[in-house]
Amino acid sequence: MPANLPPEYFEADKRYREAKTTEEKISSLEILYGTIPKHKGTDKLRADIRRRIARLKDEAQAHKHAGRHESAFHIEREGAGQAVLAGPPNTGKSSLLAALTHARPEVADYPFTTWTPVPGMMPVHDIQVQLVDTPALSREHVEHALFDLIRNADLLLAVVDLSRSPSEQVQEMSGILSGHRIIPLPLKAAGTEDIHSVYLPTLVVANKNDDATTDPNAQAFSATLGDAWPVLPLSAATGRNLDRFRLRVYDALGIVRVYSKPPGKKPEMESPFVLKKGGTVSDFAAKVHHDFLEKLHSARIWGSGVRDGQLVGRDHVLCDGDVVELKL
Ligand SMILES: Nc1nc2c(ncn2[C@@H]2O[C@H](COP(=O)(O)OP(=O)(O)OP(=O)(O)O)[C@@H](O)[C@H]2O)c(=O)[nH]1
Ligand SMILES: [Mg+2]
Repeated sequence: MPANLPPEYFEADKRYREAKTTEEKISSLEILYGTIPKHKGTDKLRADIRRRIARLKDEAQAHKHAGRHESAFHIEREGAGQAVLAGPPNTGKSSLLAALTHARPEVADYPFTTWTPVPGMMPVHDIQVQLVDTPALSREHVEHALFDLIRNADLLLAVVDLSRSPSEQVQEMSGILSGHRIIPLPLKAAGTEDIHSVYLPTLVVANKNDDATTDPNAQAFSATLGDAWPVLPLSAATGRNLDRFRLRVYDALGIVRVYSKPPGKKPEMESPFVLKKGGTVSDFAAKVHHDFLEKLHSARIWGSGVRDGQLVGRDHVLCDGDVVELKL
């Protein structure tokens, strides 16, 4: 131990020894390092502390990566939006994923078949939306990571079984979710905004409406829930209304597709860019190329509500299906 270390050094050293987490150890070592006077006699000590900091940082980094890969509940986002199929046991969440995507989740007639989320890509129009099948929501099995997954989604697809008290299922599900500060948007009362809660756009999916004989049940269910709740009756088994489902999901995501037209060339109609509704020419430019936003001064657009090839400014709001030629 070099002589002449200041009292702050010993205080910082004490705090370092008491540190519990890797993060705390790193920050207390950094403070410790700062207290050491720089001269020949402390070279070795300073080098040693730098080495310890570096090792702890490596450790923290490795931990983070491991965590990310280990969690089956972390689903990498893909496509134009992420919609989560959630609901009580046995309502047909996995069957819907199988009917709408290439994913092959396990389906069975007993509850709690699904234990980890499974993603799949659902084509709609000329884009793909990510659907995520999840383990059943119930008061008995609470997996916190499931609520994180739902909280981060763009859309909640609340899947209920039309053949057994669907209104009660919605109520039960809403109760469980709000306990984790996830509020389906229809339940948001005016003036009750809480910054700790997430308000999720929601579509209620009434599954097992296999044929016309259960249509009256679907109507009664929808009437019970009231106008605020969008309800779509369908059937994963017979495929009834699945086309409407795709379009409803697209609409509920609140997105628009915009096609790029390079100057002097045909528009690229195979690969639209996806913007949030309300997105402007500037937002589009930023998506096409990160340099474009700065250089952009106007654009020509073809689409609804404009003359063909009309010249518009950066703040012009784009519509679904617009074709845009950026002027740099
Ligand atoms: N009649 C009918 N049965 C269905 C339909 N969709 C799913 N099922 C049946 O309902 C049962 C449950 O289906 P799953 O897709 O495993 O349901 P889940 O919601 O994923 O169930 P958990 O993972 O256990 O929460 C199976 O026996 C399916 O065959 C449907 O549209 N109509
Ligand atoms: Mg399942």
